[in-house]
Amino acid sequence: MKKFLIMLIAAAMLIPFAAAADDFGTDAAALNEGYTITWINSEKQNDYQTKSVYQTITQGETDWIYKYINSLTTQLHIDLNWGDTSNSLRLKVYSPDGHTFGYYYDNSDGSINGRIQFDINNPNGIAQGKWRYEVYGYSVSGIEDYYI
Ligand SMILES: [Ca+2]
Ligand SMILES: [Ca+2]
Repeated sequence: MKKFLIMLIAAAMLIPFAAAADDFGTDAAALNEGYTITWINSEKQNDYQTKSVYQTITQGETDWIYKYINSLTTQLHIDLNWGDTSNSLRLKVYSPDGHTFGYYYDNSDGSINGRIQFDINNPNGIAQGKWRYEVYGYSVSGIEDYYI
């Protein structure tokens, strides 16, 4: 009887996972593949879909910024720009489908310029839904303002 109960509990625990896997669909598996990063260390025009968010940060503070992708697109442009090279911010990006990008620092793009700028590309389409940007005050004196 005890063994039966354990099996029942195990079965109950499996059901939500199975349902989630079905909802995800087989085609979605292909969407998880093929992410690449393109670094940008030159000035680039703001002719992207990205709407800039203004924020401030201090030493040790973490800001969460959310970006919603609601249609099929193969590229997400990310531009964390604080400008002051004496302060250092850190960035990590979480995709809605469980991928992470980073940690990235000012010099990750090959240029210490108070800016971390790159594209996340996926020829199959980047994941739609809520993208999360984790901005961290890595080495900040005073209050640093930034756009992302
Ligand atoms: Ca803040
Ligand atoms: Ca940089």
